[in-house]
Amino acid sequence: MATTNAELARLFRDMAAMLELTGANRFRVIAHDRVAQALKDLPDDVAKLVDDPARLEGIEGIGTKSAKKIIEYVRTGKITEYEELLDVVPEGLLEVRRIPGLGPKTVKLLWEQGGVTDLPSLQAALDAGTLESLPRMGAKTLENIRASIGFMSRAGRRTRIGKAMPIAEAIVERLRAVPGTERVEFTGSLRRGRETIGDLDVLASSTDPHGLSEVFRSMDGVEQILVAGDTKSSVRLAAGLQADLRVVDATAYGAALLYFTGSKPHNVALRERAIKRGYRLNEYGLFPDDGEETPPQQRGIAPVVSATEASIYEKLELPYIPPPLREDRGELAEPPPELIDVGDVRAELHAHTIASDGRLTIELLVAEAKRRGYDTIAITDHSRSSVQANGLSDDRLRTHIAAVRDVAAQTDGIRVLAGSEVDILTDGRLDYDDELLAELDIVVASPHAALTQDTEKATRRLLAAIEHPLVDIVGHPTGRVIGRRGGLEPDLPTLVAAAAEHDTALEVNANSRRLDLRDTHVRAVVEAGGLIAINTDAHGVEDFDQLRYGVLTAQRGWLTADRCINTWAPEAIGAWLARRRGVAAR
Ligand code: DGT
Ligand code: CA
Ligand code: CA
Ligand code: ZN
Repeated sequence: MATTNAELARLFRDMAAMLELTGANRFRVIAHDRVAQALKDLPDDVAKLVDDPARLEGIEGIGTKSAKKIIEYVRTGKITEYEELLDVVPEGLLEVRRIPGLGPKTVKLLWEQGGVTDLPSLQAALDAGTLESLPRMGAKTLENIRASIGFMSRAGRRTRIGKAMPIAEAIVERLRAVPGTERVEFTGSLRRGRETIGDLDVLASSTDPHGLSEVFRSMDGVEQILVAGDTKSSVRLAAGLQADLRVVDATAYGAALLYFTGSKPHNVALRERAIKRGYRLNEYGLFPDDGEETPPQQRGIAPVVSATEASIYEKLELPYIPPPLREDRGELAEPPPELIDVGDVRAELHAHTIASDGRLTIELLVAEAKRRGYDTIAITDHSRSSVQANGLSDDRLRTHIAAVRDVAAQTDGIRVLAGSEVDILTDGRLDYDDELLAELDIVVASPHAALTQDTEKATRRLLAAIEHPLVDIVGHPTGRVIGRRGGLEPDLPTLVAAAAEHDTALEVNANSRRLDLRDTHVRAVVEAGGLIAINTDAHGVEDFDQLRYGVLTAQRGWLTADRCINTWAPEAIGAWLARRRGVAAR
């Protein structure tokens, strides 16, 4: 299922990493990384471009040599340069290189002087204490490496929703096209919109279960078949996760959909409710409870309802409960609110341009937001302390504000705000002084460094930003990156209460690597009556597509549209910003 673009991007990224480890010329390394990025951003299937090398080379970031390698891969399934590098660099080192906080120099040192060739040999060397004698390997560094390995292996078994969703959608699309298919959708944690997915669950009904199951097991991207039946199949995908297919009778589709969507605790709560009302609920339907041990469907007893989820909820005297709420977090006790939807979002309030680490000019970013139907876009490039992201100095910010205002003046149909994503420094101070911040229309303040601070320091730091009169939104408040770093662990109730009091919005960063705030945090904000922002933190065109993951996370936090500032009209956002600054609305 992994498309050629993604496969090739990974190969180029791996080649860049291997070149770096062999001490190759820096520009060669960068060139390979740029090809990887270009391939990731490419909307068309690169395999379709290989017959036209000129078009391939016309892509920004892809030169003649890279084009040749791409063509070689599409035609032969391999790249000679990659194979040759693998003769020199142990493949397992690539995994070591992915450990957060381990730079190429350190990995090279571990390899050449520490005998490390993969994760297991690194773990063994750590356990044996043989790395302590290496230069620059202090106790603190080794401790960090140990913690990172632990973090990776704990998180590594689950897949980010942003990776799983497109794979699941491609599977569903493929199965939908098979003759005889009546219904097919993904279920499980993915349908509930969880931030990570253990395995993919797909449910279908078909007049030809055998044929459908065969197609599922022979799809592109299937690496290994684990279970092969006409009602249940299970495969391992080359993308690194497992997928299950259940084929059920159309008449019991709703009951199966409910069961396989879960969560398990939600199912348990539903079954208990059913028993109290004289029913028995299972994956085949809602049956009358006659006290018999043997399951009713095995005794030829017809269900009361089974065809749709809604009919089952109704018989249980419940409103339809949307999948993101099915976690046994009170959804049976009180009627769930009308949740925010992707279609409600009309403002992007956190986005980057080439002025810092984005890939679009101000004009292109605005045009993209407009094309997608937004009516407000805030340009929020990084501040000076984010050196690695080319953060703007005071002077550069002043010039940038003027440039944004120029574009704003020339643009119709979308309000363009001059903003900044200003670093919240370690002690809670902001990266620009108040006078400069006051020149901006909107301020997103985010933590980027020192993300291992203790709870007390982290709370004080974020509290200072929340209470600052010129901070409108606190961006990705904890700084966690899923599967890579845990981020800050502030005292959340304190922050949420302060944010509600100061009318400061807390962000759900929609990028599926972040999803920060997370679902339970959103729920706390909702309960405190605070405001949420859902921003994609776009650095390029495709990042806008991440919005759905932020919205799913917000739905899991019971968020309604009115509490999300991104659903507000430009005038309402303007009025909110003006009120916060104590000035008249623009
Ligand atoms: P995951 O895959 O770990 O991200 O989480 P889920 O929720 O997708 O769990 P999974 O794949 O084990 O099973 C899919 C759904 O099937 C689950 O949400 C509820 C249902 N299910 C599976 N096994 C059981 C079970 O033993 N009891 C009950 N009540 N439900 C189950
Ligand atoms: Ca699952
Ligand atoms: Ca499963
Ligand atoms: Zn950002």
